[in-house]
Amino acid sequence: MARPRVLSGVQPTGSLHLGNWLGAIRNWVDLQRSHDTFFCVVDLHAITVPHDPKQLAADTRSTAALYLACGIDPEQATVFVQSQVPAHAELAWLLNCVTPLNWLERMIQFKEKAVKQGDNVSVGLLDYPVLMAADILLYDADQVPVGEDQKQHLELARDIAQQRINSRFGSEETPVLKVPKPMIMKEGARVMSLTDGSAKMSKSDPNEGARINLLDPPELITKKIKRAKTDPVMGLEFGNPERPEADNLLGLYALLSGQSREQVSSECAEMGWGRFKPLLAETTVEALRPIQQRYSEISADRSGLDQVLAAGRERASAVAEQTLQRVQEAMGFARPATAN
Ligand code: ATP
Ligand code: LTN
Repeated sequence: MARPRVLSGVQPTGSLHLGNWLGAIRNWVDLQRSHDTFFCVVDLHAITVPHDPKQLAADTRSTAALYLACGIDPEQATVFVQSQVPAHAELAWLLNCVTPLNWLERMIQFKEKAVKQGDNVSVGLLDYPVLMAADILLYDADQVPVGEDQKQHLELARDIAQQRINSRFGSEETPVLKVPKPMIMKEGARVMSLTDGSAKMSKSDPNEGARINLLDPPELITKKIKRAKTDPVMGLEFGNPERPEADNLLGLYALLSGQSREQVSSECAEMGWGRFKPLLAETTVEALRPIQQRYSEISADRSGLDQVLAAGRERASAVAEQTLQRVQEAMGFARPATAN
């Protein structure tokens, strides 16, 4: 039996942080043996908000290098750059033409990001989830591992596939597109900001102190954790709604030290912040050390990385082209005559 197919991606906007790792990439590593995995760097998504053209290619490569540094093995997984497989943009157009505008207007991420852009909201920002649906549907993905924040986008991808493509252009026996399932990982699915325990840690937060980037040097990690928001209560606990910061930092400590929440609860029940913070800082530095080491090796070998991405592009294109053609045929486009 074929292994279930998985696809996921991260935007190359700035540096990846603990939320991206714990909520997404770390889980991908576990999936590569049991699943047929496709991991892309979604650079077309990165330009839905204003971007620096001088930075885009470098951020794209460094995101790919971080995938590998976190343990993605290009022998097992297909690692590629979204913009290098033109079928993503092409399928997005076809899906655009059948997606109701009001489905996009109610997306939470759009509403949140649109507020930050003021008068400068692009059509691309609104259309972001349709391009994401194209990413997923092109690969007939069975499952999509993402953090909690992406659940609504996945539901949209399912609705487009089922209600707008399959039911209009396919039949029950021969659906045009596979309807994917979300795979929301419970632990690490929502890492919160260091400066506000009720907001998610995010790349686009203008406050650098709100997140720990995977490539932050040890001194910076220690400084950010030292300054992280806390409360005046002694003793640390999970699950107290009045203490979102305690919950978040304890949760981080559990994930990064590889201990269960129960173990961490009893270890830290009597601790004050003054003792806990250095412990968390040291644990974070140690957890990131091997990733940082591998990252510097991988990024020193530019041609090696480019080869990985070229091979990934070839494998991804072969799958994506076939799906695109299936949708074009179902929607009734005239196909070019073939040579033979
Ligand atoms: P931005 O702030 O620009 O939206 P982001 O930090 O949310 O970026 P994305 O590229 O949008 O990062 O997300 C990549 C992956 O990381 C997704 O699977 C997403 O669910 C996951 N992720 C992002 N932030 C967090 C977080 N704070 N906790 C857990 N998972 C997260
Ligand atoms: N919107 C996603 C990034 C993304 C993605 C995808 C994730 C773009 N295309 C396809 C999974 C599958 C995010 O994580 N912010």
